[in-house]
Order: sequence, then structure tokens, then C-alpha cells
Amino acid sequence: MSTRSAQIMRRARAVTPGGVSSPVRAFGGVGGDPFVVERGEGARIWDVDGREYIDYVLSWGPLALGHAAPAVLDAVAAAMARGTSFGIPCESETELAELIVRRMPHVEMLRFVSSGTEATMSAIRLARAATGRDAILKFDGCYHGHADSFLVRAGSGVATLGLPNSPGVPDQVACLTLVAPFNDADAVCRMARSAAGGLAAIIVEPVVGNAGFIPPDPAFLPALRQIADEAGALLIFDEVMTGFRIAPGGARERFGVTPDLTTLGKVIGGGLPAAAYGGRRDLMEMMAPTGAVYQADTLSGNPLAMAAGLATLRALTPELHARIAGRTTRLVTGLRAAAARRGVPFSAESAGSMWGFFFRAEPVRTFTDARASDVALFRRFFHEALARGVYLAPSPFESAFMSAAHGDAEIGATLDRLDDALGAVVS
Ligand code: KE4
Repeated sequence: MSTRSAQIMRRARAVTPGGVSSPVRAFGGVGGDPFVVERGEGARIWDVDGREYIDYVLSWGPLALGHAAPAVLDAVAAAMARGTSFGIPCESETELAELIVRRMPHVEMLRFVSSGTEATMSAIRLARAATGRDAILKFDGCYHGHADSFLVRAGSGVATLGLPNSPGVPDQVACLTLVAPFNDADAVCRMARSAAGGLAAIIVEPVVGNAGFIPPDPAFLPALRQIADEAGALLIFDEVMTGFRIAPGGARERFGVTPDLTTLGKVIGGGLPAAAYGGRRDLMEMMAPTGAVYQADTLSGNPLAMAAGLATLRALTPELHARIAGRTTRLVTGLRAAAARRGVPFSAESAGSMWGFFFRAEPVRTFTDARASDVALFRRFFHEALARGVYLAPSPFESAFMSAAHGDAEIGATLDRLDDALGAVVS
């Protein structure tokens, strides 16, 4: 008998490409049909057929407090009662901006937009205007949203679907994007020195979350700072995914490297559409209306999204962040031990409340390493985990997340279920 999910997906595929609003949700990376979600609460989601899952995707990162967090629902309800959108300055925009600046002092000034793509697209435009240069450098397997300049050897859904780049991106644009291997400072140095017309910016996920989870070698980010300075390029930390996850103050707090610009998203909207780009005041004041670099957005600073972001970040104190990070470490440590007991080639890492794993014994330092992991085994493991009520990202080239709602009971249940799933895939 066809499940309700299957029935709904059949209808969805008739009216939207692949039946999804974003490609990676279509399970192309793991095969099979996605389930259709009915609701979420805390660490759990339920599909329209009543199946329950412990959720480690958390809407691809935004839900640091978990699903339907009471503090977020109350804040959004209160904001809704006063209206949903104005296109007029609201105090909540200033309150959230002030809070972010307090947590990330290197972000001296910021501008809200409605998606991470808009944040990175705007940051690159600003870098090009500030330097008078066109070329940018990104890293193989890093994903910065779907703006033309970034769809060059990108990670996330692009890598998941095996799309080397994307049709529709003019060669004249793609050729302005240089691509280096992550964790290879020598390659970056060579490319920065040989870039015709010089580099406008180096943009990097300070911890890669879109090629699977790949942490930086200790010397890598400091080297990027030095190379950018020598090249007269801006250093941009794309923290859309890592922001308020790898440390309360983001990558600068964790790694001690200060970027010129930072992009944020996901957590700062608390599950509603909000993102931001910001950094040095002298750069940000180049943005219209104080400067001539143009960027605009109908729903940016939306009061409902601001309310959800404020409620989330106010709850996400350093103490709570440390508790979530501790549970993330417990989960990753337990997974490594389970794989070792079963003799499965496996590596797992975490940073704060973000984590990931590969079916590969050697550490993964580059996207090439990630692609050399056992992707077929990942696919089987994903489905065995799903069948046991654990929802992981449906792609080996994504990361997993943890929320305040994932308590010791959820971690214990997850370790039992994933150990059993490992047993199923290696038997
Ligand atoms: P959005 O435009 O999807 O809000 O943000 C783009 C973006 C920018 N930078 C980083 C580091 C990101 O991870 C993202 C978006 N992340 C993906 C998940 N890997 C969003 C999920 C999806 O594409 O459906």
C-alpha cells in the first residue's frame, strides 16, 4: 500500500522539479524517495505516516534550540500579532544586529538579507568594489549558495548530484572563480600570485560543512589571512553554517583569525529566513545608501525572522553552547568506538554543535579525500539509520548538527540505533 509520503511526493513531482524546493532534499545522494514531514518538536520529527525520527539535519542547521522551541514560537507569535512585514525599519533588526556585533566584535557593521546566498553574493560584490578586482578564490567542495560565481566545483547539493558546475553560468563569470584544494595553503599562495588582475577575495567555509565535515589544519586559516594581506585581497569567512555553531563567537573565537567580512545565516534566523553579511565598518559603509555598492531585499530584516533569531541567540548562551558541544563530542566519540568495534573504516569529527563522518579510515582533509570515502556504504548506512528512526543528512557531502533539545536520552538512543545500523551494513 502506498504511503502518504509517496502519494504526496507523486503530486509534488507533478508541479515542482523533483518534487522539492531544494535539490538535496530529493534523496538523490542516497537513493529512494524522501519522506514528507508532518511536524517537529525538540530533537524529533514525524513524517505524514506517523514515523518518528531523531533529527540531526535540523533544517540544514538553523534549529540550534530544536524544533518548535517554545521561546522561538512565543517570540514569533508576539511579533505576528503586530504584523508580519513592513519594509520599514523595525527595532528588532537593530536589536539582532547589536546582539551579533556583541558576540562577533570583528563584525563591526552588518546588513540583513533573506538567505545565505544573498549574503555571500553581496559580500563578493562588496569585495570586488572595494578592491577594484574581479577574480575570487574559493575551495573545492565548499558551497556558498547558488549565485553564479559560486557554482564552480561547489559542494553540498552540487557535489551530491555529481554536477561539476552548473549550466547557465556564463564562462565569463565562471572563469573569474579560482578553485583551490581546502587545506592547501601553498596552492592558494600560487594562485593568488598568478591571478590575472589580482584577487578581490578569498572566501572559505572556516570549517567545511558542504563536502562532508572537514576541519581546517591548524596553520591553514592563519595562512589564508597572510596570503590575503600579501595579495591585497579580502578574506571572507562564510559562516552561514558554522556561525554560532563552532563557537559562541564563530570562527574568529575558535581559530583566532580575523576575516575582513563574515557571512551568516541559518541560526541567526532561528528557522525563519534571515541571513547577514558584515565586517569592517569601512567596507560595510560602502553599501548603499551610505555608499554606492547596491544590494536590496524586500523582506530583509523581516520582523518574524528577527524575533526568531533574537529568541534563538538570546537562549544560546556560552553555557548552553558548551553543553550542546559536549553532547556532540559524546555522540562522535561513541560512533568512532562503535565503528572500531565492528572494524568499519570510519572517521568522525566535530566542532561545537556541528559534526560529520566518512566511511574512510584516514582523516579527510580535502574534498578529494571526501570523494574517496565509501559513498556506497554511506548510502546503505543512511537508510539503515532512517529505518531505525535516525535522520541524517541524505548526502555524504553534508554535515550533521545538534540542538539544545538533544539530551542524553537522545544521544544514547542514537548510539544504540546507529551501532545496530553499522552492524546491518557490514554483515
Ligand atoms: P542559503 O541560500 O541556502 O540560505 O545559504 C547558502 C549557503 C551559503 N553558505 C554555506 C556555508 C551554506 O552551507 C549554505 C547553504 N547550506 C545548504 C546545506 N549544505 C542549504 C541546504 C540546501 O541547499 O537545501
